[in-house]
Amino acid sequence: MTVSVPAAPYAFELEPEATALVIIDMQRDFLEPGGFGSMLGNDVSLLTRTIAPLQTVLATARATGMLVIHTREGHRPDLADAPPAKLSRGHLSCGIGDPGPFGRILVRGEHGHGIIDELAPADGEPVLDKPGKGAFYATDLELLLHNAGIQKLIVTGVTTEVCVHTTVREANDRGFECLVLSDCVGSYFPEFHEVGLKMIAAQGGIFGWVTDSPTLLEQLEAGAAPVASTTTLS
Ligand code: C5J
Repeated sequence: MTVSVPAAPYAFELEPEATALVIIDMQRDFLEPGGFGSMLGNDVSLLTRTIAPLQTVLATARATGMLVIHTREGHRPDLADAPPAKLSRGHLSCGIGDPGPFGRILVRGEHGHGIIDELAPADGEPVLDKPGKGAFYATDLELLLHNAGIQKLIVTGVTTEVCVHTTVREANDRGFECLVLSDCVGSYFPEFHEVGLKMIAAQGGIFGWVTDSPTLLEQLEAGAAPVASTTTLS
């Protein structure tokens, strides 16, 4: 079954069995009030607005039998996989590895590093721990996708211009085609979110495609390939 999803810059064609839903870094430290993100002065509501639509997409992906992959940004407790340049960046008084509101910040096993309850991974769904911004760097994501026969990715999560963008660029260079869901990705900076999405679909889809979750779900639920159409980014 091929599903044709209206998108910018033009319709995205996907076969559910060759498509994975990738959920980037929906972690407590980034999303929950009082966590690392909000401690830095960010408005986490700009990220939490993604949770409800993403729950619906996740439920549909699971019902469709699509491969679902979760990622978490973070480090080993001894920080051996955290480049000194990353640890010192920003001269933060409380940064990666330090005791934070939800345990040591972005350290594996700590409460804040965990995925929010609303999007908890189901048994058998891969959860990739990544030390960098991109989900391909220093992980086995490419191998998992290759072995599962995946060519297309539906990319969601946070933040739009950082880990989502880096992952889409990495995927694009490796020959994967990415559909980014505008309502299922979020940034602390609305202007970066808007421009980040435009950059993906610009120049004929230089990094990929952009649509929203209702548009994707409508086509997945219809289970057919209607006449291809295009949407514009608002
Ligand atoms: C992510 C970040 N996940 N903004 N991390 O985007 O540092």
